[in-house]
Amino acid sequence: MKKLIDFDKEGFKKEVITNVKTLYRRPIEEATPQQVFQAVSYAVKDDIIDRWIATHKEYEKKNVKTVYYLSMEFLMGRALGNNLINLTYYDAVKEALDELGFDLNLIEDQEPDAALGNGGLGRLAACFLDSLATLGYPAYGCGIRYRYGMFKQAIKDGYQIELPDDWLKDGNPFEIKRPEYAVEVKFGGYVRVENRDGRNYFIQDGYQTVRAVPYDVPVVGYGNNVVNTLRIWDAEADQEFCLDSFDKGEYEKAVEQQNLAKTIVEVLYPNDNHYAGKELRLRQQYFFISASVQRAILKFKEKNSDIHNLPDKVTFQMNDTHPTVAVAELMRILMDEEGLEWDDAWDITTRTCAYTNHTIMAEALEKWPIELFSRLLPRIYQIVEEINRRFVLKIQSMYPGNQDKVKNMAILYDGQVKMAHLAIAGSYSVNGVAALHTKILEERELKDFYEMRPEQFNNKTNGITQRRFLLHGNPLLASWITDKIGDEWIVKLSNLKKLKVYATDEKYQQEFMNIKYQNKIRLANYIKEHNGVDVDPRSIFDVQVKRLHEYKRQLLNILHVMYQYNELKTNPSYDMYPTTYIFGAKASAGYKRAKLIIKLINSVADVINNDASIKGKIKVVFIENYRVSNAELIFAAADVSEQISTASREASGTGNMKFMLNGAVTLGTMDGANVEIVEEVGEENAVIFGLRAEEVMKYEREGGYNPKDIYNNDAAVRTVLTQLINGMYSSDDPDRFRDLYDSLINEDVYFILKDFASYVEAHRKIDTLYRDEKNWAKMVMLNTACSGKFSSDRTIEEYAKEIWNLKKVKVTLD
Ligand code: 26Q
Repeated sequence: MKKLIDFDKEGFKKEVITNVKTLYRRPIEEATPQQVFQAVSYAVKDDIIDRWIATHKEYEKKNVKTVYYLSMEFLMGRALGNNLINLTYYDAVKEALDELGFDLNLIEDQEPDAALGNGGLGRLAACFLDSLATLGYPAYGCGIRYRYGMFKQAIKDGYQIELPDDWLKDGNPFEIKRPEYAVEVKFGGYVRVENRDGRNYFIQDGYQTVRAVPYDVPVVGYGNNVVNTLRIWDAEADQEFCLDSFDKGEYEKAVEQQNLAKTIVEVLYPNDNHYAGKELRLRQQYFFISASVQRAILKFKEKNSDIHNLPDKVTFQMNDTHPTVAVAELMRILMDEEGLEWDDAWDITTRTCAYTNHTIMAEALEKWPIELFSRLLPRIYQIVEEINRRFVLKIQSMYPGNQDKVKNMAILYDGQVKMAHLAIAGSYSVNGVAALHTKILEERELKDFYEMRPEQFNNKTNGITQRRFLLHGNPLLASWITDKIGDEWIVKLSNLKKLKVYATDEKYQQEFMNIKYQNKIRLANYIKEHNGVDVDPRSIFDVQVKRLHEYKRQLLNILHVMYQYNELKTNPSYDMYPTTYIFGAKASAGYKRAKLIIKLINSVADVINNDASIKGKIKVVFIENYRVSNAELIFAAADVSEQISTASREASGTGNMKFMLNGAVTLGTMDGANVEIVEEVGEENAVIFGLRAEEVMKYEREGGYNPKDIYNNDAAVRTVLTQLINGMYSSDDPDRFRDLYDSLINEDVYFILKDFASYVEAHRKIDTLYRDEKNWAKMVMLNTACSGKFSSDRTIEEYAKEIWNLKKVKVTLD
């Protein structure tokens, strides 16, 4: 790897030794790995700080336009390795630590993942920050500093157990607390109108306040001296108020205030693609949005005198509807604090806010009861009412007498605040996250909005950062690629297409497959260590890792494993290539059926892995506590990437891209970004099965299909389903999996049985393809070679040009 930033190895070693001494009063020889991790991180932070300062000096000097990426989730993973990669001296530090007698890999393992997110949406935000910094775009990520992140998953007797993620217990060496930027956030109370000089002023009274205190985390760009900021907000009790209450002897009131603050940032809601109308969740949303928007306006005003120019200097990009109160909060500030009239404020707001939609799943749509919303945010609610009133008038003037349009598009309806409608009404841009997804939004889910304002809609197909998911996660492949085509791919992933010529060359095929094999050994060791299961690195590694959700159809996958096992046991002529089925998934704590599917996977694993008669042809492994850090190992080692959601349901998927980049073949439905993956790599280099989105949606319009037809006509399906309830995988409780059985037979909302035969066929195809070693090598190499489009650098360039209108900044150190 080219060293873009100078590194003083001896100086660095000295600093690590000094840090261990001053932090822990220990000589380096006696330091624990955790202490070395801290000492190294502080040394790295030292280098980051100068660049961080220089970056912000440059932004201020140029008075640049900035994007504020507002997100309830940032699934950052570990920072140390990534920072070293982007500072371009990972290898040098590895060497330095070697000389001090430490293994960088083991030191990295000391760091807990920053798991401030659930899955795709949160990880996308993290990849976007990496790309923004690498491309030199001025940006802040704004979020919440959850005290507890995504729960840790343990598997006990095959069941998921949730353990608290105490990620801050050893301290976070990279963050910096910025009390000087604290702001107040108000909850509850009532609104009073005051007329001064003929103008009405709205004043919130009787409220509770919480102090929002930001912590800044550096986001290092690759080799360019740019360091952007992830600003995560912590909540503290309002000091003055507390002291006052203590003085007055209102001890309980003061403590209550402390608790109110603490509770807000206590924990990340572990729901993925599922709305739960909890008051605390709305508190979290308003808390970080009010703080972020207030701060952004204050910063804007330091350099700009006319608030009307806000849209030229600021965009608030809303990551799904979770930050949508930003629309009303900005209106509040512009009117109540800046003194603008409605029309003026609305014009500014709707040229500053933009919205990304990540789902069409009905159960994920945020709809807050008006009663709750207005009680918690009285002034914000008033503003939403007025936004709604005017929006409904607009609908009526465009479609006179059409009550359906009002019903479908109003922001307030049926006693609820519909956040998606507020987001669309308040934004200048609405984007989907893959071509198919955007098409479905335009033609179906958001059709009425699209017809009203088609120019507002656009697509931004998701992407991932190759710095983390190839350069850091798969060092062998990364250096092989650099060897062949140079290292520019690190910042320009489309260069990978130069690898195409190697895909048909036997020598290079062998090199590539040998790297895959090494990575499979690395994962096999991890599995041995964590699961106690032996897996054969020569078997096909068939992997499905993602959040557990019915629409993602892990159930289809495990039913197929059960089917294959039956074939092996009963059909003497059944021939299959040895396959290791690898799963990893967290289920939301309250999602019963998802948790039952985890139990099923583990139960099937237990039976099959312990059946010597099948000679290890099938192994099933459930990787505990799937998260960003072990994901990096998993992607690098996969042969087959399972992307099998019911067509039309997965907005994009991003795991699919990480597998492709690392040279795996997609076994998937025509859903989300799979469609574009196939477009890039060619149909012959992926295995596609199942109903198409159009077909699924047609069935749904016509009230579903009848799964009993399949049950009655397909003996193999019948056998597998019967095994769910005959105790084969639950001898201690034969009824354990009856819920899964019933759901499949009676409704099969996700078309699992409908797609089953086609899925079996797809697996047969994988089996055949894998046996043809040369062709398989060619396929996987073409997957890597054609994955250039899926860099988040490409995605961010599109956002920057087509939505944000940002200019790149260069940073030099003096
Ligand atoms: C909402 C209300 C209350 C509590 C939780 C939530 C909530 C939390 C997380 C709702 C949705 C999410 C996460 C959604 C998500 O991850 N969506 C995924 O976004 C990816 C990035 O665009 C896509 O690739 C995936 O297809 C999409 O499922």
